[in-house]
Amino acid sequence: MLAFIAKSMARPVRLVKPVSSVKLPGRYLAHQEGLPRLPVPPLKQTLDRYLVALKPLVSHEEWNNTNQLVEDFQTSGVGERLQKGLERRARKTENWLSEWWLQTAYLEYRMPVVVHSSPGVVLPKQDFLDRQGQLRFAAKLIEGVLDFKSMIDNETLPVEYLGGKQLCMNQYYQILSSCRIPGPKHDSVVNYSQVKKPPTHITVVHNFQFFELDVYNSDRTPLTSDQIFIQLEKIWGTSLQTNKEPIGILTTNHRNSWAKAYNNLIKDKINKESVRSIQKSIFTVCLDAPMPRVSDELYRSRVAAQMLHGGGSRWNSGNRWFDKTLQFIVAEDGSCGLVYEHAPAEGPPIAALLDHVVEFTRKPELVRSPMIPLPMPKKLRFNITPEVKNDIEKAKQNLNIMVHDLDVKVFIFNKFGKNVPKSEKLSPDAFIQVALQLAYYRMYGRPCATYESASLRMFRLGRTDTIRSASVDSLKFVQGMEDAGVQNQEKVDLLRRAVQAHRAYTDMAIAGNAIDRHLLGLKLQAIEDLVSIPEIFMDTSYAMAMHFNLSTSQVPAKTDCVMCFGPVVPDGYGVCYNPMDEHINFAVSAFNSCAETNAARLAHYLERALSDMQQLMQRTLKSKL
Ligand code: COA
Ligand code: HC5
Repeated sequence: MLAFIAKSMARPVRLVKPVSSVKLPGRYLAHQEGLPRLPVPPLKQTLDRYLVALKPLVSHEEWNNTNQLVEDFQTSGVGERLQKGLERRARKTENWLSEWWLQTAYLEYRMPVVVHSSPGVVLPKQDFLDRQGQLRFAAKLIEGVLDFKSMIDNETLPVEYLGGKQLCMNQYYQILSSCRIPGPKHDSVVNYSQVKKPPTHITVVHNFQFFELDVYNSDRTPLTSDQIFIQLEKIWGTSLQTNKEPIGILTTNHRNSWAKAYNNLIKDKINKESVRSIQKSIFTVCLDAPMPRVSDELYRSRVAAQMLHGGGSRWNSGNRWFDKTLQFIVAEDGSCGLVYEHAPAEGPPIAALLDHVVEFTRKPELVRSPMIPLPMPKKLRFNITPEVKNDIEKAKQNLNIMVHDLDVKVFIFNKFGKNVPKSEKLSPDAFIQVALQLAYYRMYGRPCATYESASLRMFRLGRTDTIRSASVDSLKFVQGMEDAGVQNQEKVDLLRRAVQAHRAYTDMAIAGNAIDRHLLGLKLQAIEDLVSIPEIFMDTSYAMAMHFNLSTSQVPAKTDCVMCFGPVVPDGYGVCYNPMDEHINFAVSAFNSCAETNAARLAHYLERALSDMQQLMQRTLKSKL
């Protein structure tokens, strides 16, 4: 926690302020202080590994050229100077990377947060079919989130582990009572969870209308789900009109356009107060209209898209405030899930919160609460001037283009889960990543730069680094697999070697020794020192290495849910998976505007690759017996 908690407790904490630590009592502070600091890897190690990582991605000629640039970078002293700058930064800050990462990966990124940055989660479909059921479930879910919040506030959340090491818990303090705010050059994030009088309300949206719902009694106890249900009914009853301006659509726009529209919007005092209420609220609950009916086969993919963007301006996209860190979505037909703004936290803390909430919603109601009359939830009013109306119309148009452009395919791989790779003494995550390499190679006849998120939470304020899944070993395997002249036993050996190489890269990454963030740091150090950008960063090899046609991530959860996000390049795929013991939930995304990509096709190749790899191992085992 704690690094972002400012000394003045009266103001919301802006994440854009330089990271500084303050003295706060509690076991988390002791825990956090016990965590190691993110190291700056040795320069030569990163440069050598960079050259190895380029091998499967660029031609011999390009590689030789880059090799020369890397040598110049080292021998000229430029690299050493930047490295010294990074080491100085590492001594002066709690984490040399986290503030830079927050800025460059999120707050300075100008594309809409919708599809391009905010991930979605689909929860198991609930069995209600009407408004009563919807509101009952939403009330229980809210109670569950408040229960989780009390564990954060009381510091009773169990510390998490990865590879036997304790993890940084800071992100749990960033996900509630926080919100992104658009700015003309870069955005910011405000966090109200540590102010003197933290917020006691949530935001509820229904039919594009926003409400402030107080979820605590005057004695600071949270409302029970019975009480919340009654409040939700009141909200429902006062927002039946469907002809309202979808003000929330503004948050779906390109960040520069949204920043301009935002300044317009908050010129009006009432609008400003309403926006402030949303920003301060603990989280948002979106009571959505039912999803359009589709076949069971299509349903899963449609809901995933719905979680990512809301379905367009005619459906539920106006029923959101996409800058809000956490938005739970409960639709009338039983579809539910969440969308979250990525700047403050990674997926795993969100998954932990969801696991808690889903389990909570399954518990039977034990206590009947006394029905003390509660005040009417406050409707948040907006004055729609012609200028604001114009901004909404423009945002609608852009959003609808984005909605049509997103291609999502969700599939459940049912033949096996983590069990099969484990029984072969292989890392399940590495096995899945190697299967992805095989799928892509079969589709395109070449490998591509592939990103997998690796957690850096073993370090204080750690976020992520990149596992580069396209490796020399993965290429040897996929080429061998496609070569009829290669014997099965040799294919199995190549497969095992590729999986082990991936697991070795993972271990290196989570220990802070991967190359991507270090290279980024060297580049940003050059910018900060006002020296010219070194040639290694202007090189085509670098551009190729950073063009991630496959952007992937594993987010494990106990709940049988599907997680998804958009591609990071126009001709790429986003692949998110949740491996369970006996099956794997996948969501593949792509853009329809790109003729070369197709989410369902990659999904199909991925299913085949996973099955083929299993069969190969089984067959070879049998022939050995
Ligand atoms: N033989 C048998 N079992 C093995 C094995 C082997 N060779 N290698 C691993 N396993 C087991 C593990 O012990 C583990 O067991 P569990 O299910 O009982 O926990 C399980 O297989 C999974 O391990 P593995 O598949 O290797 O992956 P991981 O859990 O170590 O995860 C990463 C790998 C990269 C996903 C993880 O290190 C990470 O960084 N996670 C965070 C990613 C993230 O932040 N994503 C979201 C970004 S917003
Ligand atoms: C609920 C699933 C969230 C997964 C989000 C995720 O993996 O984000 C990655 C974060 C990072 O720093 O690697 C980015 N990515 C979506 C582009 C892979």
